Amino acid sequence: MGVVITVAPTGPIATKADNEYLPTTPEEIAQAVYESYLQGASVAHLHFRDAEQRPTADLQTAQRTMDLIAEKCPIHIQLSTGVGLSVDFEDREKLVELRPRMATLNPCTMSFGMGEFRNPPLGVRRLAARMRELDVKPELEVYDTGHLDAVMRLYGEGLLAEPLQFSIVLGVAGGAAATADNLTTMVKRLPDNCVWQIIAIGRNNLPLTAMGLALGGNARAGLEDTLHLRKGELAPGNTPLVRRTVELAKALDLSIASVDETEQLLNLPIR
Ligand code: KMH
Ligand code: ZN
Repeated sequence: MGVVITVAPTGPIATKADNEYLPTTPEEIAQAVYESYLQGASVAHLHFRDAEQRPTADLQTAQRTMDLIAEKCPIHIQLSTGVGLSVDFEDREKLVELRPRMATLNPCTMSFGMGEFRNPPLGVRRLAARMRELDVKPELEVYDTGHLDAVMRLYGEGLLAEPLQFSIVLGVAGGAAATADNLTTMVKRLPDNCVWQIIAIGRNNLPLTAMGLALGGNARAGLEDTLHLRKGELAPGNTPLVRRTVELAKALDLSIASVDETEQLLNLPIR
């Protein structure tokens, strides 16, 4: 069985002023996802932007982007319910009504740079329950060890089905730093039989992605997590970042999971 490669083409924060290749319109996002699929990505993690490039949970924008992607390729869609710091939790949670294969579930409120990422306990439980009802698989985003404990509480309350699927997010100012030590600590604390990947934000993206692969995790690539291909060199789009991650996995003698294999590996709901 291969490694699942996820592309995260846009994210909630950067704009075209930071990297001119950042896809922000439905058409640009769909094209970036398609090119990443051709490189080997089997999951697309999506954020959306309005006409001013601000993060949005607008359902029409989301549906249009999903439709454009589906016209081009069979990649699995994972909607971000994180959306962006400026969008209310109550609007963010509505995205799961579109019934994507997967959506993120952020278990805790936290500082996020100089902003605040609001994920209130009752809202998180309501969203987790709704995802179970709609058969939308949660990608559990944990930014620190306490978030792992919070997820296991949700699991204990019957709100999550196995296999649990984690993203270990390191490098957000407000969560654990992107260090090798923090990654191994988090990996050791994961429950048995789970699926996981590292999301390393910023300049340690490459070494920690390599470590994650070497430790048996899946991998994510794209401009959401780093705008640079290497120090001082902006990535000219998502494709080079995805291609490099695929090459990294292959260099470690790992095969790349196809869309069908990914469906099995992640135990994705039937659509
Ligand atoms: N960019 C991540 C660090 C989500 O997609 O659910 C935070 C995030 C969460 O965007
Ligand atoms: Zn995201």
